[in-house]
Amino acid sequence: MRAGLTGGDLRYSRWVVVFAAAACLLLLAPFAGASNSSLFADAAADAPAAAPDLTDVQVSNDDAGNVAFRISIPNRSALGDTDLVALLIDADAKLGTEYALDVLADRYLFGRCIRGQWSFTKRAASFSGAFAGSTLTLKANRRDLGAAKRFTFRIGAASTTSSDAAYDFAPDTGTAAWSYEVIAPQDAVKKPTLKAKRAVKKKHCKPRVRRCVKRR
Ligand SMILES: [Ca+2]
Ligand SMILES: [Ca+2]
Repeated sequence: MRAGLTGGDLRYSRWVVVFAAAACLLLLAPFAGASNSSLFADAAADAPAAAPDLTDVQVSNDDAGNVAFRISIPNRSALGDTDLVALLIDADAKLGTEYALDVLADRYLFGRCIRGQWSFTKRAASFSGAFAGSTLTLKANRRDLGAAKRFTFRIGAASTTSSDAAYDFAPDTGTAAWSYEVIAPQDAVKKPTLKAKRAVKKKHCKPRVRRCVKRR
């Protein structure tokens, strides 16, 4: 009968613990660190000088499904009172866009397309925005963006200081919208309610800056 563990037994026990820990890490590997990050680029100085000039756009998400858009605007150290940047998201791969993440001067707005009308009255809890270092950051959780695993988006920037409004679009008009895949554990993202889905799907909103057109 063994009175206790020998030195060899202890080394074996430690090895078993280390192996088990390593095995757990391997098993967890497909689920951990599943976040994504993609860089998109619009040309610099490709729009009238008065417009906020959109250039690099870094999109990323964490495992909780929090999506961050970091939009470089090198010709702005701060957003002017009449600067507008609108990020429009098509979350269902159908005609029109469903969500708008906007900033007008220092006001951050979350919009939903409901029955053909843009509504900015109900801000998503996960939505936030900030501007620092010539970079506009807009954040929202995937659950507030239709729980889409993949979405396409366009950004429009405008300065409305003159009668000839100046715009920059990213990507440029006439080219395909940018596409981003949210990679996150499925159970980390709550699905939107059926009521919210129905409200969004009834009609479509055109991907225009500040314009929402009811379709027949
Ligand atoms: Ca640009
Ligand atoms: Ca452009």
